[in-house]
Amino acid sequence: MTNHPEILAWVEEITALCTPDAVHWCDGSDAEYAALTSLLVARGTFIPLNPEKRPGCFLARSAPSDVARVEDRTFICTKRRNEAGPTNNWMPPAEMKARLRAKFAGSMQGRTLYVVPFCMGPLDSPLALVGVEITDSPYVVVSMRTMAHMGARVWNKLGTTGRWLPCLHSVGHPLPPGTPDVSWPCNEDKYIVHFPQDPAVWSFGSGYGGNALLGKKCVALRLASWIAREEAWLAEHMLILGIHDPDGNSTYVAAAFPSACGKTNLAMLVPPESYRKAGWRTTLVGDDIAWLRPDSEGRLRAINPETGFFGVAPGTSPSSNANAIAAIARNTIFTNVALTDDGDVWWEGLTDSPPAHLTDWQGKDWSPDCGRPAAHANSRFTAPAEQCPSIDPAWQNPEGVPISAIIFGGRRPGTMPLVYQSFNWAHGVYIGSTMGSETTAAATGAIGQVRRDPMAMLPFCGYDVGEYFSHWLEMRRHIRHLPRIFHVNWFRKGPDGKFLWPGFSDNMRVLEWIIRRCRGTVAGHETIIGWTPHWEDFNHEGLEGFTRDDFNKVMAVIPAEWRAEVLSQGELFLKIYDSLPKELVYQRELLSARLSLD
Ligand code: OXD
Ligand code: MN
Repeated sequence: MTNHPEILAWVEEITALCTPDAVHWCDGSDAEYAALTSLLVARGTFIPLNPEKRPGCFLARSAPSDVARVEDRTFICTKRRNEAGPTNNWMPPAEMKARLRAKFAGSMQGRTLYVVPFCMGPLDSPLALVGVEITDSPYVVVSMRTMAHMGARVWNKLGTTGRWLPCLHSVGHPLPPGTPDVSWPCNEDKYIVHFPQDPAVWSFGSGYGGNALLGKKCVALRLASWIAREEAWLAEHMLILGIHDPDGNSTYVAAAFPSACGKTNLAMLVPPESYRKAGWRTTLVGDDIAWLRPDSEGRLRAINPETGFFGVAPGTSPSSNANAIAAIARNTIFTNVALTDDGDVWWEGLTDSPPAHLTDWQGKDWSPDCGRPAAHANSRFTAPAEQCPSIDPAWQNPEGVPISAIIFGGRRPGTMPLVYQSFNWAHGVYIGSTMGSETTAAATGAIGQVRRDPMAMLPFCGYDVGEYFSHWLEMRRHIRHLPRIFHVNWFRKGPDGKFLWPGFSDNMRVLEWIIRRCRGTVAGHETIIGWTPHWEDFNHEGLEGFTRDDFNKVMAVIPAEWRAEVLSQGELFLKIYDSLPKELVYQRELLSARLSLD
């Protein structure tokens, strides 16, 4: 419990509004976790998994209508519409609060209100931010304990005057007397609302992931990006990876990718055998979010504000991500995956061939020929980061780790070479601002359409995206040792539709070139789009059958493709024109000029 007067007053106010049956102040203890998981089992929300196969693990099945983040129900409520910008949903704060107060009124009837103190970032870090989440979902409480520092230690850190962010959450499913509960309560009407000028989060109607675990996307990205602009740092949708060479040099990189581009796999990369034999290692600091701040010497340092993974299960396997498989062996909450007959979990891609019988994510009988996926495509594991075998010993360092390179990437079947380096910081910001992933014919019916996702922050930027680009450009003045900026693309395809690059472990080869560029130990080849590697400098030892010709194909810069690329970027720039920094317009002009001379 706390003596912080503002928090006591807020909990009293919300209790009066939401009318729960009881209030529970969370202490984050093992006993509390055990009691809440037992309660979730008793209610049918959790199925305990076989303790011999998955000790300390549970399976939850959500309502079919509550399976993912709801971007169309996510709002940034600033005083003026232009502060939220053209890429965010907006409503005036007073109007939204009035609407939500009516929703929250009585919403916790028949339930317990949990007060969850959490700290994003190491408890003793100057970069850490404290929040207090009020929720009526015990599933959220136990998940928050994995995803953030949670409990009594956070009250101690706050004292009676510390800064904190109020985060209000209800599944929006009150239980009038005599009403039976359901195993996954939620409400059809969902609101994920941010008031960055308070700052506060109000989330109603969903119990799933980023909608409900408010420390993650809501605080650590949307509110934090607003705070970061005011305080001259960056809150980014980036993994943080350490690369350690055989000579004992350690280099850290931060990398932003839109969803479904293998971010968790890269964060947990296992180097190819030839590298491991030579003494190379990689370590993980974070798999989803990075807070980057210049230190007193002007070096950019990064912390991972989270303490757990909320990773997508399908596609995760011993060959695609052995470290993730080890991390989820115990103490993990699985949501919407399939259940095996012997009490273990399964999802598409976990094994080469599926088991003969499963219970699918909705609790129905499943067999390989039934025509339905067994696990939901967005099914997840929630696991403690410290269980990952490649966790970096410095991952909880309060000062963070020094960042030498920033990497942007997307899923681009064409145009984008395997890797290129920007000419300078402003050019790198332009590359990040225009990044995107190409849609597939299956999803949209249109091949080759690029969905722009600037810095992978489109759904997560808590203010006007043009102002966000200006902030990135201005950060150059605060950083003396500027990280080098790169763009990578693991997904380029040849005319036969086959990938030109093997990806996964072999991405280490690209990372080696990147860190050697940062150290100034390798030359680059100047092209119209930036610096690219020479074949002679690209480590292809042990990469059977990958020839110089293959390298040229995956690295090719094809002017006709780039002309189409520059034209297609115009659509994004037009949409955000009002606040688009002129430097980015000029960068696009410069690229056009280089293209016309080619
Ligand atoms: C995401 C996630 O949606 O990390 O980006 O869950
Ligand atoms: Mn993410």
